[in-house]
Amino acid sequence: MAELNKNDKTAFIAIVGRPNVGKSSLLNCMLGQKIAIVSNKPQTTRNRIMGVMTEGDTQLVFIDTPGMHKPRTELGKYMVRSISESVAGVDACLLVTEAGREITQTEENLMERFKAMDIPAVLAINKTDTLKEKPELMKQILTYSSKFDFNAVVPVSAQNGNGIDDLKAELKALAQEGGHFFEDDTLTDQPERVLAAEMIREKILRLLDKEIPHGTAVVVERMKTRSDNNIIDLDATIYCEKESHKGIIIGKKGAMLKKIGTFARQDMENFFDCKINLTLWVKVKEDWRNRAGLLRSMGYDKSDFDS
Ligand SMILES: Nc1nc2c(ncn2[C@@H]2O[C@H](COP(=O)(O)OP(=O)(O)OP(=O)(O)O)[C@@H](O)[C@H]2O)c(=O)[nH]1
Ligand SMILES: [Mg+2]
Repeated sequence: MAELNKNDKTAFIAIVGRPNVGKSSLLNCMLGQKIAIVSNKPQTTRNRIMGVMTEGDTQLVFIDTPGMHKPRTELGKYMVRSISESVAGVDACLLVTEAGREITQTEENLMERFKAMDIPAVLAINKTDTLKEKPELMKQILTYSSKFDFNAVVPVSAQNGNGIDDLKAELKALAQEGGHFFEDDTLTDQPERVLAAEMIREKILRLLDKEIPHGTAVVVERMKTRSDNNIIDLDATIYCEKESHKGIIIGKKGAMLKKIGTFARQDMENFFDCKINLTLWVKVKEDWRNRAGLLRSMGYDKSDFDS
């Protein structure tokens, strides 16, 4: 608990919704820093990710979650379970949806859950930059509002920043007195090793067809700052499910692995503000997404798995 200041308020907010609607993009946009990876493939986020924003008296503690989907593997079950765990115990939920899309059963189920748990919620209709017809947006607002009594409905674009200040203001209104939960300069609970591993996974998501990244996990084996403090040596292993995938990840004469490494290193150097000496390995672990022990050793270990 940070130092107590009598006007300080905090709200814990879970960001939920279907895969690929822009939950992580919105989180990054509100924080003004990229802590959650983003890609155009569904199921990019696998873990709960906490992001903290402190402005003036108010602290917003966001919990970004994996997109709600029908799980087909143990990893998928873990992801969906992490959504339920995130929703329990927060002050409010931020339901994110896409402009110009019909309401889905998944979203209706989430709203049912808000009702059952008596959790206030704000709806963010994201990607408004892609919308041509304004009346369509009005219709969408009415549809969602008829299903759940949202505290606010805010059209936004994580891409161009439209509506973000309004969204922040609505979320700040949900904060409760009783001090800040974290130090005011806290940004995330993600350890540096996890942030680095995620930066590598993001490049795999962006550079390869979806079958491969969905079966890929990244583990940072070593992350050590040299004594002169200007270089971090970082060794990471990319786990995939098949020999053929390993070949694709490495690429012709190592070209793909080099590309993944170069882009990841640039991100890391920006984020950690120093030089990174990155070494990447690729290993096959068949069916790791269904093996509880392996999932745990890869960092997906915050809850129990059905073995
Ligand atoms: N045009 C447009 N694209 C957006 C916007 N916000 C996010 N995107 C894109 O939508 C895709 C999904 O974004 P993410 O932030 O990864 O979505 P997510 O909801 O966190 O996805 P999961 O973690 O897979 O559930 C990416 O390609 C983003 O660049 C937006 O406001 N406008
Ligand atoms: Mg995400």
